Amino acid sequence: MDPQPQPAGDGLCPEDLTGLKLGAAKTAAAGPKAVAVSMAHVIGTAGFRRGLRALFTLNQKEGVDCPSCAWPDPDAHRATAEFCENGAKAVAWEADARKLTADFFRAHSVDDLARETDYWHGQQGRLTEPLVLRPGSRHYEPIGWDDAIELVAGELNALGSPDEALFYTSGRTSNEAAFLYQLFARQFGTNNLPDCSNMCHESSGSALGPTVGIGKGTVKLEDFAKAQLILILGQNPGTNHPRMLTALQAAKRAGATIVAVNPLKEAGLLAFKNPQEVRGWLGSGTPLTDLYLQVRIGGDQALLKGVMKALVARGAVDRAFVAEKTDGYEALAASLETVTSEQIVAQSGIAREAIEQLAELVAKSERVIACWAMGLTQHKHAVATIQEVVNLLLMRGSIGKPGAGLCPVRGHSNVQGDRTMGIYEKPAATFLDSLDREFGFNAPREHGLDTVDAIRAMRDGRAKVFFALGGNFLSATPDTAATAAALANCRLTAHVSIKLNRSHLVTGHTALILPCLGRTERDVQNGAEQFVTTENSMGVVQMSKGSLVPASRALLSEVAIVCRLARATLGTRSQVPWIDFESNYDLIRDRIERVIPGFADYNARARTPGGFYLPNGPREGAFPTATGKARFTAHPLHEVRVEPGQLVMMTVRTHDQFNTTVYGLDDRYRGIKQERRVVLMHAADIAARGLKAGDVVSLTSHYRGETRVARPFVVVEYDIPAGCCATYFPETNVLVPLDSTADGSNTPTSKFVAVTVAREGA
Ligand SMILES: Nc1nc2c(c(=O)[nH]1)N[C@H]1C(S)=C(S)[C@@H](COP(=O)(O)OP(=O)(O)OC[C@H]3O[C@@H](n4cnc5c(=O)[nH]c(N)nc54)[C@H](O)[C@@H]3O)O[C@H]1N2
Ligand SMILES: Nc1nc2c(c(=O)[nH]1)N[C@H]1C(S)=C(S)[C@@H](COP(=O)(O)OP(=O)(O)OC[C@H]3O[C@@H](n4cnc5c(=O)[nH]c(N)nc54)[C@H](O)[C@@H]3O)O[C@H]1N2
Ligand SMILES: [Mo]
Repeated sequence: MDPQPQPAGDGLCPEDLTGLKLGAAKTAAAGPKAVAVSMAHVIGTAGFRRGLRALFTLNQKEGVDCPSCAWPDPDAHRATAEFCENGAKAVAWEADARKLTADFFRAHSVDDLARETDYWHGQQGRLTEPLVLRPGSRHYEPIGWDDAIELVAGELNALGSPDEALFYTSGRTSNEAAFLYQLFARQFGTNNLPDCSNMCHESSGSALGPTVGIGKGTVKLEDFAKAQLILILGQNPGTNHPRMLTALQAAKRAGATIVAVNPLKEAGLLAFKNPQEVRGWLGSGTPLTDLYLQVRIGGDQALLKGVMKALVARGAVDRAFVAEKTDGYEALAASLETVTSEQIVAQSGIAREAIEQLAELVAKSERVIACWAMGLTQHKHAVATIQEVVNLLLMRGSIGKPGAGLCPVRGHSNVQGDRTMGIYEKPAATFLDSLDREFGFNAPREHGLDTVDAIRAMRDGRAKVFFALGGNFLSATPDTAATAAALANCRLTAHVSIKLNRSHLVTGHTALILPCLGRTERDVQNGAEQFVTTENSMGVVQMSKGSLVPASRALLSEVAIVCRLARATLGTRSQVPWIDFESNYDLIRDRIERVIPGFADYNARARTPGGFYLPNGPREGAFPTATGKARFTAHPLHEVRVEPGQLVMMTVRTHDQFNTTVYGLDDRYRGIKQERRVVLMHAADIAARGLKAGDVVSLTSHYRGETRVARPFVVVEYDIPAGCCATYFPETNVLVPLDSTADGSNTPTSKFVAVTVAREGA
């Protein structure tokens, strides 16, 4: 029987306003308030003992790798409290003492649940047993593990082709689970391994691979204290990587200059009150940024070109480095000549003097670090813009020596490790050859589908089974209505999760929720305690070992779920010892070591406190590109503009969320409380539309003649460049067009959406 499409629109975010309270935007991050908020979350949700136990093993050697962001831990000394406010929220959310039982799902239909907010979903507690939503039913009901696994295996084996299956991964998955998951997908016969990275730092990987030879950053944490200049572009570390502020503080004290490039004056970039220090509890904190450039959204490429032109004009190019280590400089220099300063100022929104000031700082620094995150990656011209960052650093010889280099600041705690393990729809032939040799099969060579293409495939009926190892696909992806319709078109949607989320509520013909252990929980297999490993943003692989009693006896580890699914699906088609892998994770690591370079002596080195660094050529000044040299790239200045009357909208995170997980309704540093449905606008743009702050408006996005509408939103007057506005993710994902993606990486342009704003009812 063919799937009956579910009513798609029903699963979208509720559209109720919750009562905005406005305060002043903060001018410093952390301090005592951050500590108080951490404790309130931990004790309130997880309970006193469970909460504190989880918290104090965070990021300790032999403890739990924090499930929040991918910022690294210090190699040497670690503070007793090596965590931040938002790490504490992540742990409290996971260590939640409340539980979801079969009664809960008997009482609430999926339609009832879809009417609740993401915040409410997260407050209902941990999933405790596998659940199934059978065709025609609107209530999830319990199902045994064996039956659940058989159900997925049966649907997979009934497909006309392995390429009709999609295996999604979110970046919290451990190295061990990720390695087995991609092995399973490839033995099953597909490279359809879309992941959250496709929506995140894909543009960084696409930009760095061809230019420096590795799709990762080139700095270590210790480089921060050695840098003379640190550029932070399109990143809000005070909220999303709070422990980075400690590194910035150390850099500052060692004499570094910090430059922020961001349309918003983010508190965490202005000053830091270190809660680990007595002086952090008093006074106004350590000022961080010396030069703050409030660039227009999408104006970074122009700004970077402006700085490079000024460097050339000053003769500040490191000629010796360029000659010895790079190629392509002449083409870049020629391309810079085609751009005028008028274009640069108009497009970046930054005055000429400020660009000169930045160029002056770059010219006098020999050791420059450039950090960036979603403000650069989620744009149509993201890959080109990131390659301009590479150009700038290469001009100054600032890659491959201490205190200098590229620092794409990764998001999810193991998103980088998952990619290292082979979670990639476009795997390298060398990786597949190695996998084939080790496991005696022929992995498919044809590239698979990334996240955006996976949505298209489900929409068009080319993919029929959607399996997710973590994440919240419906809410995280662009074009929510299109994604909802796509998921509803599937025969089966199955999610390995720890809590209820919206992706469980807009489903295929049949749906499964497979509850797994969280990272903070003890993982015992065959009577022996196991640990997993993760790789942070700077290429350090380390162990993570939970110590809490699991939320339910029925939870399986992600590794166990993958092993059982592989056995049930592949049967005698697979010679892989899945049973052994499930019972002893050391055996998985032995195989990873044989397949992936850099993991020699994996089991021993994973057990050394602090873990080990993966090899990184560019960090040592060796560039493993086609020519063996780092490569300059020459891009035209891409025009970024919208039609008259439209604003450029970026979708950002509040201080109270982890992606689609909403911990609370406040965005404390920006002074916005109790309301997520806001649109931050410049005073002139508010006035030009005959609006005033507090008005309730609808937002319409415009893309190639298509429109998408979201409502209601409250207008907030904010310090943001004219012509730009900001809203929160995921409420406005419904406005991001599926087809609007970055050239070269296919990442949705979540930071560049053309919108019009109109008073509700007008
Ligand atoms: N607490 C917490 N931690 C997290 C996350 C979370 O949601 N909560 N998410 C994790 C994940 S997966 C990721 S990827 C990271 C995300 O970390 P960030 O990238 O810091 O997150 P965003 O909120 O998307 O913020 C992007 C920043 O870019 C700026 N920006 C937007 N457009 C532009 C532009 O065109 N140019 C410039 N120069 N700046 C721009 C915005 O003003 C904002 O300050 O954080 C990770 N850590
Ligand atoms: N408009 C807009 N859209 C965006 C972005 C944006 O800036 N703007 N950012 C994009 C980015 S950078 C990213 S990374 C993606 C994120 O996309 P995803 O990674 O898909 O989304 P998350 O919200 O991080 O996933 C949260 C879910 O993961 C599950 N989970 C938590 N811990 C575990 C665990 O240990 N194991 C398992 N199996 N599940 C667990 C929980 O059930 C939770 O509901 O969103 C992207 N979408
Ligand atoms: Mo991300």
